[in-house]
Amino acid sequence: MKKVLTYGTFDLLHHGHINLLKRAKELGDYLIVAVSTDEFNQLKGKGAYHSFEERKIILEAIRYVDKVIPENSWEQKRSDILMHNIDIFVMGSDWAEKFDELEELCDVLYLPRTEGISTTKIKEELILSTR
Ligand code: C2G
Repeated sequence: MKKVLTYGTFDLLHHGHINLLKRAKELGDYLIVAVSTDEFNQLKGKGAYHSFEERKIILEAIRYVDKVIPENSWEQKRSDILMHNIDIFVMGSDWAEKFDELEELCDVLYLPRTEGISTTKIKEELILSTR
């Protein structure tokens, strides 16, 4: 069984996230998503609208996702890959080259981002629409 792992906040879920998760699942048989906790989001300087628990429930409902685990730190990726016997680590292309050191442990792939959509864009356009 080929196991795939990816990380993210996945706030205000949109088709860019779904495209990423769909393609990630197509790379193997089992997809684990490590979703950033609220505390880790603060470290990332990212405020999420939905709490960790809410984002976890939403991700678990996606047909491409087999398991959701918490992302508490930048450093946990190596141990996650070893603990879950990961074959492929995948991220969107905005992270290109950032995690190449993990190639010692598994395949590392960066998939093209879906253009024209982001959680930030959604927030900005919602604010403008209420003015
Ligand atoms: N993504 C995408 N296309 C978009 C928006 C996002 O392919 N239009 C991808 C990102 O590249 C990422 C995933 O969807 O691989 C989740 O995006 P975010 O929730 O923004 O995650 P991020 O803040 O990049 O957190 O340790 C890694 C971090 O936790 C990644």
